[in-house]
Amino acid sequence: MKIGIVCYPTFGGSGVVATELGLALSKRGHEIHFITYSQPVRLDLLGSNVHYHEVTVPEYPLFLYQPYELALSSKLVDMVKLHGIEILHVHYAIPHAYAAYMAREMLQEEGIYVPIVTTLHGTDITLVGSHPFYKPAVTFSINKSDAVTSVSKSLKDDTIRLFNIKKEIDVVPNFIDFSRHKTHFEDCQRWLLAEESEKIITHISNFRKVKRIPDVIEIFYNIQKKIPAKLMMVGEGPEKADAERLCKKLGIADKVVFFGNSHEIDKILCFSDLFLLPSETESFGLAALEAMASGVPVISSNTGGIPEVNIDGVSGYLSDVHDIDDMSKNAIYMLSDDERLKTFKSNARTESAKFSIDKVVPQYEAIYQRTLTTCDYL
Ligand code: GMT
Repeated sequence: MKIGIVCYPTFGGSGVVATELGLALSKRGHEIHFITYSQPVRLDLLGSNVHYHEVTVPEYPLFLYQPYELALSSKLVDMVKLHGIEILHVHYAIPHAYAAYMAREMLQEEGIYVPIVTTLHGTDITLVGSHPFYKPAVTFSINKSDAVTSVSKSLKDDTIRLFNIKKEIDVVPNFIDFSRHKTHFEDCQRWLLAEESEKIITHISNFRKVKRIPDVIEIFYNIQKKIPAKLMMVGEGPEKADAERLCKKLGIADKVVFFGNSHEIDKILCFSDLFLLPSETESFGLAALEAMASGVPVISSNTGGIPEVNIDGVSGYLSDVHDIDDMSKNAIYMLSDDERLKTFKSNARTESAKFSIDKVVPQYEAIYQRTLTTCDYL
């Protein structure tokens, strides 16, 4: 199949999922066309089956806001016609599902029908999409998609609760491509960051309010009072500066490393002992799954889709959102006994295998096939 993939090309989870999916589909013989405003961060492999088309928005002084959706929908029309793309798979509803709908309408005028598969990722539904500013357009474009998928059962339930949805939603979970996710390094250079006796705790996110960054710092503050440890904070975002200030205030700045965005997530995870994800809400928690795949157990909040990934008492522990004491207690319990920690690490790896990409890609292929054979136009 010739598949057009639209996503946010940045470090966010939805862009990572879209990119890894596109690469896996290309390995299975499909022709993949990424259509985004810059090359996706994990797209390191441009081969004969993988193409990247940049969406540019010409600046015009009359516009206070440059019309990205318009540029994207025109680009989609052009690329579908030029490359014979058969399906558009858009990740994150805003504004991608809306732009794809416009493109499909324009193409239909010319006798071309391209079905749209929309994958809902989380904040496009729970935070941004349900805002009254966007809700009518998001509802409309979800209902007009030929197929809709969500990355967890929890996100499907949220979508049905928050929107008037008339389409069936297929749950297709996020995944790990174990062939690309490195778990073994000859020398992961742990010694550069911590003493042999110190445990390494890691948090990876886009440092937005929803991630509850101050909780990460406070949990670590409690841990290091009992167990020698270092905290690795990976990512960039609006909460980062305050987080650095909080570390100074608590007198732990020398125990916390702020990395910024990194292309070496696998390497950082390879020397981590514990992953913290105390988010307010999380439709899935791809960062937690990536940690588990590297054998890193997870201390997380019990919210959204996280309990579908992190199994309480097995791959880590779940606590109520903002229950810093419970999260700290569980972390200290795991870290204080090496044998126990080893068991949690091994469990985390085993649980992550349930989300192997090999189980997930065929689900998307079946959905593509279904939209091609059942779309209204045929
Ligand atoms: O984590 C973020 O805020 C980024 C966001 C995105 O769309 O890139 O992540 C969402 O999609 C990920 C991939 O499906 C999920 O793993 C994250 O849980 C979800 N984030 C939230 O729901 C807050």
